[in-house]
Amino acid sequence: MHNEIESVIDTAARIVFEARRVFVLTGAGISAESGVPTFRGGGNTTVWRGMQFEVLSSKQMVESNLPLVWEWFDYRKGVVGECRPNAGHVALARAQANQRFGSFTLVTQNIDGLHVAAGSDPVIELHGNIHRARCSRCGTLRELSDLPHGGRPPICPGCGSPMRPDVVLFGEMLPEEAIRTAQRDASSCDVCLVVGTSGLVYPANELPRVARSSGASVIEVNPEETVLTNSCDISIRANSAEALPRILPA
Ligand code: BV8
Repeated sequence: MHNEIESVIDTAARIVFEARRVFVLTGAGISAESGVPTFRGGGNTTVWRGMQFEVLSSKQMVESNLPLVWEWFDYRKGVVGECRPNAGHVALARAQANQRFGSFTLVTQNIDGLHVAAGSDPVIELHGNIHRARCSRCGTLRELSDLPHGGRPPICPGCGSPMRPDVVLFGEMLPEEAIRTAQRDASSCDVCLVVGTSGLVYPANELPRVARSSGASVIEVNPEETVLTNSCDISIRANSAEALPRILPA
């Protein structure tokens, strides 16, 4: 890592070390080094069977073709299934367990479950989780591993209706509790880390702006510039698996 990035990382580490209330927003980029393809950096999940992922992962598609949505998420689960948390996920889990912080809120846009697998607890999953199914009729949630294998769509053990992936699709509202907690903690943090997100998806992309307008220092970790870069106090051009272990106290 060349000198300029080194010194920016050291500055970021000092800001985090002094912070009492830490807020972290992660996106697909934090899982890139685990082998999970990002959405806008190319990769084999941006188009599938000739359809864009925003079309496949949409409210319209789950209403019109639930079997196809299950095929799409089973495919994605196959890609994610072999992936393990990387050093970036682990650094966040360790920092969250560190008693030095008054509060440490981890919010993710990802549905891959890798933050939980790394030991982070709690994790606010704004867009749901690819390993869970939800009943559209009665709201029952179940881990896919607790449902009869292979049945698609899975049948709700509560009311017998077909279940859908427990994932927030484009055009759907985010879980009320999740977004409200995220907005509350973003508005009261001292430092906001924005890791591995292009900042293109609403309303998650509002959270760094909420933090900044509440006086927090906003630190971005991304090998590329994003639409959020100009509103960050520090933007570190680095991969999260390299930078996060240096920025966060073990
Ligand atoms: C809603 C689950 C309200 C599904 C996802 C027009 C303009 C503005 C907004 C809209 C619009 N039209 C519609 C909207 C709203 C829409 C939206 O924002 N669309 C965007 C695309 C324009 N949002 C919604 O629909 C949301 N709901 O608004 O409800 C409402 C109001 C009334 C009535 C009804 C509803 C719901 C959004 C949730 C969608 N679900 N995921 C699935 O996964 O299939 S979002 C999906 O994108 C993923 O969760 C993903 O995480 C997320 C965001 O993408 P990123 O995480 O940022 O990933 P990306 O690939 O873009 O970027 C990766 C970054 O990592 C890059 O910057 C790269 O440089 C960096 N990187 C790469 N390697 C590394 C790295 N960084 C660090 N280290 C590395 N090694």
